[in-house]
Amino acid sequence: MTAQELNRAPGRVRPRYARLGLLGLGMITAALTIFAALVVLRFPEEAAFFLPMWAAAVIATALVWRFDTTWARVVGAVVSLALGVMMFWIAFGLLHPASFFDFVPAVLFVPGVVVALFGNVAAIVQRRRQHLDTRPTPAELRVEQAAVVVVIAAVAVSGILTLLARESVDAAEASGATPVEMTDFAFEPMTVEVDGGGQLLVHNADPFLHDVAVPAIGLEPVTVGPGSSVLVDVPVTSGTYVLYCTLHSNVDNASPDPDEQMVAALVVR
Ligand SMILES: [Cu+2]
Repeated sequence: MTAQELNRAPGRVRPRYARLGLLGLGMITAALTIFAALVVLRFPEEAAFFLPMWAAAVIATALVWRFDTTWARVVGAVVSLALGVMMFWIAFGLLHPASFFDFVPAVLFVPGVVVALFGNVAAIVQRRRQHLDTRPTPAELRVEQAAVVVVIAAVAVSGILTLLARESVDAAEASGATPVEMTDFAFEPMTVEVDGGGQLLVHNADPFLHDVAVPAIGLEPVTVGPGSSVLVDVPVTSGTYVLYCTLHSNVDNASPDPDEQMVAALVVR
């Protein structure tokens, strides 16, 4: 039997590097499937950006799964690298385990890109050197299984933390506060008017973490988890200021544009 026939033989484990290449692509596809589902359900205006990325991941995974050939692995490696570069920002979700839809794609995507690149490239190199990509040892399979268990545990813990971290404000506390909604990565209204010494009732309607900050008047970022509401005290400093989410804006570098950045005007009376 040739190496290819051996690797394809029914009931056998795929060889080590080919297997890692496929596992990594599967993790990338799982991460992007979460985004694809959110896009379809909540953010259809983002479909033109996300759905082609998701389709590329699905197609590359299917090719590497089906074809035990160098060209399929080249496609797998190139698609992994391209997605890793274009969607590097997903990695920031690792900082927010208490926000399920920020953290879970990241915990799948980041190791997925590393493992997919390594596995596919190593499988190509082995084939070119006429080496046989041998099946993993039982010890390697145990390490792989342990890694999969760690990722599944991280997903479960993130789900629990997200539910526990949900904050709400009861109606009596919120009376008199000015409501501000964070939805579709924007503030609503775009101009928030409040009395100095008053409060903002900030609600995050998105499935992702946001925060709210007005550094000009000493309001440091206040985190607002997915589905959460928080009260923010406004100091007595009348004027008009930029209120923004530090996670989805960079107001220091350019004049803040509400179409590009998650900003609003705060008018303190
Ligand atoms: Cu935000």
